[in-house]
Amino acid sequence: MLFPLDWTLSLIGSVLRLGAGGPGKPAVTPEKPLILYEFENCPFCRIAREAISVTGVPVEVRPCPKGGTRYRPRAIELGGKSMFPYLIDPNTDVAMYESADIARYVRETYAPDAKPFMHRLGPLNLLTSIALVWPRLMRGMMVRPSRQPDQRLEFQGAENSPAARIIREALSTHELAYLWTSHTDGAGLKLKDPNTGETQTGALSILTYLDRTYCQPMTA
Ligand SMILES: N[C@@H](CCC(=O)N[C@@H](CS)C(=O)NCC(=O)O)C(=O)O
Repeated sequence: MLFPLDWTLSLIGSVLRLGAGGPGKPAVTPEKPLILYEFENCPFCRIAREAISVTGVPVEVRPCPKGGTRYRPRAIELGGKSMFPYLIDPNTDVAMYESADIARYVRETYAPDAKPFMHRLGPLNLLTSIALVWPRLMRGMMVRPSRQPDQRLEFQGAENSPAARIIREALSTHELAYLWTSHTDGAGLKLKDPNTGETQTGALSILTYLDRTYCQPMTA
């Protein structure tokens, strides 16, 4: 899809969510990044990610799209059932399912004042998160082949950024794990790849880099 159209559809999503999931900085910085098993366009995972985004805690995202074989089986083994999102906090030895519990946990543990307005709206919160699956055409939900990097990538960009959403969909569908921080320190979207030493900034450069480095010729 043409990027401007894609971006516009993603922007509609961010508006629908009333901008939930902006960048934040944690009041308490965790020693180790949290670990989140999830996939893009799962409405429950979105709620968990929005909460994480506003707290600003670093999280290692391990994408588990449907049909995925890289992280999904391990998530099911660890938690005991096939349900996403699933959060592990190695700092406190806490592990949990349930998007609402995850949102509450990260807020109470790392940034007590951070709560997106949308998350205060009861059933509307989940309903609009479900509604957003359609303008995004369910992208990020189903696995597509890719080369597996030896080391996880690093990505900076808030949950509510329309362009960051498109990048996360690519990372999710291709099962590319990444250390995610929502705040960009004003530098815009950034992808660092410790495997190649490359840093890419800006949505189109990042998407092109991911495609060329990890997705071709498998998606050709
Ligand atoms: N009550 C849970 C519901 C989570 C849920 O149903 N997630 C779906 C994905 S949107 C799921 O895990 N489906 C099973 C699967 O993908 O294997 C929550 O709020 O986190």
